[in-house]
Amino acid sequence: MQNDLRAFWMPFTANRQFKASPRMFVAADGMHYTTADGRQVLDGTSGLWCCNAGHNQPKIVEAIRQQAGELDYAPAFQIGHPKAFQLATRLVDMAPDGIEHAFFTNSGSESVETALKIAIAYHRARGEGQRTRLIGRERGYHGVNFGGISVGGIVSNRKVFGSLLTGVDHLPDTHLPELNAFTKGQPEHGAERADALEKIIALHGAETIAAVIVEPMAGSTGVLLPPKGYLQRLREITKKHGILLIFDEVITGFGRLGSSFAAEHFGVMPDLMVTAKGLTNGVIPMGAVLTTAEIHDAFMTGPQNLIELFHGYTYSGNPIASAAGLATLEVYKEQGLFENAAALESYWQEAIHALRGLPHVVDIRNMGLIGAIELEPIAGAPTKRAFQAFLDAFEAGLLIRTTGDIIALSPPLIINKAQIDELFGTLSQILKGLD
Ligand code: PXG
Ligand code: PLP
Repeated sequence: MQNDLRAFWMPFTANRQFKASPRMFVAADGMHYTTADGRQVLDGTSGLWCCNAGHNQPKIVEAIRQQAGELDYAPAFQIGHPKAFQLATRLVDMAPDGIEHAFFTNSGSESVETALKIAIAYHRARGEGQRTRLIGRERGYHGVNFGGISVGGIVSNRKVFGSLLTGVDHLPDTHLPELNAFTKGQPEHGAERADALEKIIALHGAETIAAVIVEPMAGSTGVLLPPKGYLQRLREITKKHGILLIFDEVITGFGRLGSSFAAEHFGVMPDLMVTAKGLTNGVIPMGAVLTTAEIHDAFMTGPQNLIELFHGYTYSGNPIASAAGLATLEVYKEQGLFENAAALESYWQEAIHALRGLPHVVDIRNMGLIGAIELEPIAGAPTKRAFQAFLDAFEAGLLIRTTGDIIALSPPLIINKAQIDELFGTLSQILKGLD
């Protein structure tokens, strides 16, 4: 039967271009996808930054199979099942000291909404109900729901969607290519960009601000690394003014930087952490918001029979997602995948920076097993050059991701040196052939 492509309105996709020349995956295993025409494609992006343990991981597949046959679904409100509790405990154990509770969601976007709501409600529970403002950052990505796009700073994700949340302000981004281009690892310049927070606080009054939300490393807008000292400064300023600090670790969590979480990697402890993606290896939708005891306990007052937080999803802590999450965390540990990412960091770094000097390359950035190659846009046709690189790579058997004119790379943490060589070998051929 001819596959009819009309009905499916695809997310974040050039629908007409796609449907004129579709790209379909029909299978996956380990580091590779298989296309509908039978070609192998090396996964340079862990799907969408989520399949950190590689594809069709046998232990995860088996855990899902078993759980589906044992307990398919249990009501999420006022009823429990053991695996959600086990997973919450495992998450809290692997998170930095001080994180003691997990609230389950089904995506990064839902985790963001949950964290923002908890932040506002927390202040109210403590008698500071006037703290409702939220501060995000330019070029930040916090998913696509209304709270997330309000604090987010990607113009095209915001501008056609009306007035958004009120009471939101934005820090400047930390991308300073004129000072930091081609830096290996964390850039030297830009920590002072955190001082803009003091100005925002002076403008609105600290007593009106609930939380600051940032990605410790901004992934979606093209791998923007935090300058040395920047996150520390944000932490000092927020603490001084009684403002919560939320790290959106949807991409940086679960090994991407060679450690469990960016909070641990950078030695900066937020009040809330937003996670998703790698939590279940991307196999079953799931997210989690991780919090301190101080935040959780502020809600645990009043009569015992009353609901403390009026928030949650039909699928919060879904049994099959919980089973997938437990198996995923076991695989990360058994296979030492975070350690593998850390061990490969310098090899990865040298391999990506070897592309310096190729046509149109204006910056290269890296950390852990993540990297970006920024291209000079074609005059009058921004994004066209990078999108062409994406199409050429797909044809050449390599999956990359592009945002604007930036190529972003984030392979599964099971990658080896030969596959890193293959990835950058293919990519350098493609860059040489671009208009
Ligand atoms: N926060 C951050 C930091 C993210 O990176 C989300 C929230 C939203 O998660 P969900 O699960 O609702 O998509 C994300 C997601 C890309 C790309 O290639 C990035 C994301 C999703 C899809 C594509 O830039 N990040
Ligand atoms: N819309 C309607 C009509 C519902 O009944 C529900 C949940 O019961 C929702 C939306 C929310 O769905 P979810 O809990 O999956 O986010």
